[in-house]
Amino acid sequence: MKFDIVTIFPRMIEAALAEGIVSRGIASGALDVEIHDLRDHTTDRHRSVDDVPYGGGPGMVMKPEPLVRAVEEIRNRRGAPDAVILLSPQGRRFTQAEAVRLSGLAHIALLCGRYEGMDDRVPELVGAEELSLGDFVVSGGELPAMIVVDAVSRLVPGVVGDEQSVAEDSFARGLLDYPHYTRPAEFAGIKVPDVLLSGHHAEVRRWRRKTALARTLDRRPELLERADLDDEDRKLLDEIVKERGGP
Ligand code: 9WO
Repeated sequence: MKFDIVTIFPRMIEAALAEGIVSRGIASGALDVEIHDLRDHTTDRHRSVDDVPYGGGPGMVMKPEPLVRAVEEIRNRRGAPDAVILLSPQGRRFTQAEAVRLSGLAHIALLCGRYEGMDDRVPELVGAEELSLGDFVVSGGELPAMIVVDAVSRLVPGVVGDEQSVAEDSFARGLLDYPHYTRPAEFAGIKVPDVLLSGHHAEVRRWRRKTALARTLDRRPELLERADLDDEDRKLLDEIVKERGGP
């Protein structure tokens, strides 16, 4: 998987890529990530990437020319990306299903906005799709871009050592995760659930599946409508409801 990331803060992205699974994916060759400093695509002496907004108002707007030139250079030198993604609060919501879709592509370019945003002609000119990580506004698109890179990279074969754990990841099935514990077996008067110490692997699997369903029911019930539940899941959900005195 090839990523190209366009930003005015390349060192911020470098730092985020220097640790963790993405850096290991780069080292193993499973990932090929190139960071592009937007200022390298300017033509004026001051390497300007922003300008005052037409119509007045606060702040500055990112100029269209450097962004369009940056994507053109990526196309010419690294090939046409399968997706050009602009991170913004007005984009389509980024979900695990989106991460799965993107992980099936070979080449993704991400454009990180700053200031008040980009000139509105850019998304159309570069064929960008807009992705949002949530209904909030941060100071730039870099951190959202790194979340997308991490979530997608985890799904690329060869990046995460234990591919099974990724596939079994509760969220991969549309559910919240089950509780995790490690030593000591009792801490601050709180004991680890006995089933996890029992050595009965089938019982442990069942307990994890049931607690993931119970947590999802309690905290994000709307996820249950979209989750790919099987008969075992439905049986466990019935059990949970009955145990709670439901119908
Ligand atoms: C901000 C914005 C707010 C309301 C409607 C549209 C918007 N677009 C942008 C935008 O692109 N902002 C740029 C990137 C510049 C300012 C900081 N940026 C940003 C991206 N803040 N928050 C995000 C973001 C990206 C993805 N998911 C959530 C927030």
